[in-house]
Amino acid sequence: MKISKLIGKEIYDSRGNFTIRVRVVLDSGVSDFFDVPSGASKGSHEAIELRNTSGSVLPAIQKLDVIESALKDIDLSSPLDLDKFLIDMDGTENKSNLGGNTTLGVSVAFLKAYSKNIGVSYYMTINKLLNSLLKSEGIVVDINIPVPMFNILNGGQHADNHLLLQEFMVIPTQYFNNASELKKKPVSDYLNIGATILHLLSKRLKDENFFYGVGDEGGVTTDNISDSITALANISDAVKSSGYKLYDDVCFGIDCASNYYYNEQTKEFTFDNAKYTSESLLPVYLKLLDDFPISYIEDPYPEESFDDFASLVEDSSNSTLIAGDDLITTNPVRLKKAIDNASINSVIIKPNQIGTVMESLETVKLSILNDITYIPSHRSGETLDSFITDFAVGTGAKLLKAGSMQRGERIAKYIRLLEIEDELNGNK
Ligand code: 2PG
Ligand code: MG
Repeated sequence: MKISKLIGKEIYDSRGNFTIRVRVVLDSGVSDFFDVPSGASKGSHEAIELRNTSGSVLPAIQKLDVIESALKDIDLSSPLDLDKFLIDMDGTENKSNLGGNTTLGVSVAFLKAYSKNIGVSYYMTINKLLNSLLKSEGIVVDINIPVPMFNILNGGQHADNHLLLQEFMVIPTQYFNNASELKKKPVSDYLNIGATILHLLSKRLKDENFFYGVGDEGGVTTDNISDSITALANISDAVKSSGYKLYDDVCFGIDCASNYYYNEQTKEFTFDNAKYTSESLLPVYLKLLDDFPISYIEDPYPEESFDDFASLVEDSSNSTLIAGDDLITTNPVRLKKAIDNASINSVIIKPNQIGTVMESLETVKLSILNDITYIPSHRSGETLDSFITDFAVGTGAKLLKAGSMQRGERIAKYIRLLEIEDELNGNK
């Protein structure tokens, strides 16, 4: 299979910022495209996005011509061949030459066109590629419908309010109750949990006459809540009024994105309106985990704090997922370091942090080999593209982080989950 054309287009993401759409045209005439997402709370080890000073992605679009000529006449038997080519051609550790937005656009668009050309769903191609990487280990991963983690209240970089903690999530407890024997539910049951609790929380805030708005990932944002305990208490009340049971049906997740409440100079954290060192913050987190049904905590410490993460893993219950996002940036080298330090038991997978599908799959592979729960994730600046859902299903992920049950670019990911479920059940 050969690529005959790469076409770039500057489009907008869900925040109204520029992003790139890459279309790949194959020599068979089949084509497909990918709209690249973009983060706000980024780790400094993420792949570099090519943009000019006014945010335009024209520099990334220009690189497509260079890649297209370099690829001329090269026969690609698998999407992995293309990704190896892109990695070599870029030649840097952070894709600063070609741009991570450029390489991911080409990588995913080709995987989609390749799948279309041979008549299989995107998630099936992902599954096949992952299993080819795992073959030497004698491991086969099955496709799986993941449990969604619904963002419900936004703070930090995703909302213009005084809540420094970035994300509060509600998660159907299927995964956490019994990880080895998943009690599956139809996707519509999961979505109903997310939508019902979101609506009840919104109503609660409106009834209290709180300022109310919608954050970047579709969660509620309010200026009247500035600490995590009040936030979690309000979410608990919304759950109680829903008829779903805390712990039994629903648990919580938080993404601290603590890079943004840590001061590198003073080495202090400003958390819930008080100042802490990394040592004094640990019991505060442990109490929060004890007082509320929190099963998941992401980036509780900044991106270089491998040892502080390890202390939290050590002191918290085994069933709590301690996840690295900015800490790992979907990079297998950083994941290896975290595994060696016992820093995490869960990792966020964002393909645009590393710049190709193949490297994202390498990080998934390393997670599987070390019993780390991997969670494919959207970005706060999203598009209507739902490839991340196919990626999650194809990698057999147990959880998927794709935002709230409002805002079209978030809902697109969940609708794709319904479509895949139908396809797997043999329904049209
Ligand atoms: C995160 C993400 C997605 P962003 O921190 O996990 O929720 O946000 O895309 O801004 O990095
Ligand atoms: Mg995060």
